[in-house]
Amino acid sequence: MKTKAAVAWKAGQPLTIETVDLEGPKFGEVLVEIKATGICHTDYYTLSGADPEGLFPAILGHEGAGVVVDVGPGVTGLKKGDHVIPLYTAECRQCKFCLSRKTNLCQAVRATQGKGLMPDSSSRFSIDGQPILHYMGTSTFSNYTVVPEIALAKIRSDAPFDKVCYIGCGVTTGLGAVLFTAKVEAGANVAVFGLGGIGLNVIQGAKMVGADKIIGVDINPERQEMARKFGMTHFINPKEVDNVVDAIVQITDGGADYSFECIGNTQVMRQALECTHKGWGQSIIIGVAEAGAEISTRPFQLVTGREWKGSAFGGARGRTDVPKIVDWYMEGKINIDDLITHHLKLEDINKGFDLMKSGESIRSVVVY
Ligand code: NAD
Ligand code: DAO
Ligand code: ZN
Repeated sequence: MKTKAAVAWKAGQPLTIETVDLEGPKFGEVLVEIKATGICHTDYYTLSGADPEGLFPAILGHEGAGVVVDVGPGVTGLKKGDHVIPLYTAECRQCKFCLSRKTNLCQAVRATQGKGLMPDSSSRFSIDGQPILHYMGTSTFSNYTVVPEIALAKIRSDAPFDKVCYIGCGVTTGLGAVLFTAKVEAGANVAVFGLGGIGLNVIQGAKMVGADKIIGVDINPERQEMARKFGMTHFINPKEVDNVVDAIVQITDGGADYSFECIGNTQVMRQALECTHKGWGQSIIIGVAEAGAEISTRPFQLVTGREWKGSAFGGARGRTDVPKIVDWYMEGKINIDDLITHHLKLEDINKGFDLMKSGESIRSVVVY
């Protein structure tokens, strides 16, 4: 079949809208009509050329929601008409990683996904016979895409696509880092560095579990109003204080119980660790730093009880946890609507990257 898609031909170049050939689903795969997709910082990171694993030409996009149109042989858990969210972190429930119960980093399709291919090592997308690569196993910047069954969360059919697509990355990454990775408890003091599409969801998660002080740190003062709406109790603009770490230690009487780095800046990662409480502070790295970057601190920070952790997709097991998060949204337990600041047509997708870079948008969503 043919599908309309935004194609990334080369790093650093705008996406172009193309009519792409799409092969039907093979064994264990599902054809999905994408109804809406968010534009995440990570799509920009890959498009910019900063991602060493970025491959071209490719169809980017990993924050979508849509409807099953067809299933390949061997698919047993999904059928035509089911509503789904594609998962860049699959959940096979059979690999060593899934069975460990210690991580959400399922490895079942990791090797081929990292090469921009489906599990049989080929691409379903092409233009005039030239293969176009998949991206993160999802390629939601295409109106139709093929995804392995184990990388699709089945969701309720009354959830609006243009809102719940954000659960495919940003919402789950932020909420999950609080709930699944850090397991923040009621009454804890939390510091959140970076109040963008991820950090605001960390704030919403911290409020949800009953955190006491929720301190937001951002160089963009315009993020303050939205962050307060989501539960932030204190705001620090690093440009307005002598020392961010000292400021947080003062507000929290010794340091935050948990901190979250939601920027991808290694200097800030150090601050995020060092502002946590001696003896038990945990700092969770969510931001993706530039290729080759390294983090550092004095080892005594760890000797004296602070812990550094990372979180991918919020530690969520996609097929299990994503449908629950959709329910939370539908039950009014979490706010997604206010974070979606712009709706765009696929033809205007490059504007979504501009809005992100200028700091004007929290999330732009493309509606097909
Ligand atoms: P964003 O651009 O929407 O937000 C980043 C925020 O950080 C902005 O508000 C910006 O003003 C602020 N900021 C920038 N430099 C700062 C500094 N030095 N001090 C304080 N604030 C600063 O980005 P986002 O979509 O929220 O993504 C954040 C990071 O998370 C990115 O690196 C992204 O690639 C990563 N990410 C990680 C995962 C994961 O699973 N670990 C998932 C999605 C995104
Ligand atoms: O299993 O080796 C692996 C990698 C899994 C991918 C996790 C990606 C998390 C961070 C990237 C941001 C995604 C939007
Ligand atoms: Zn697995």
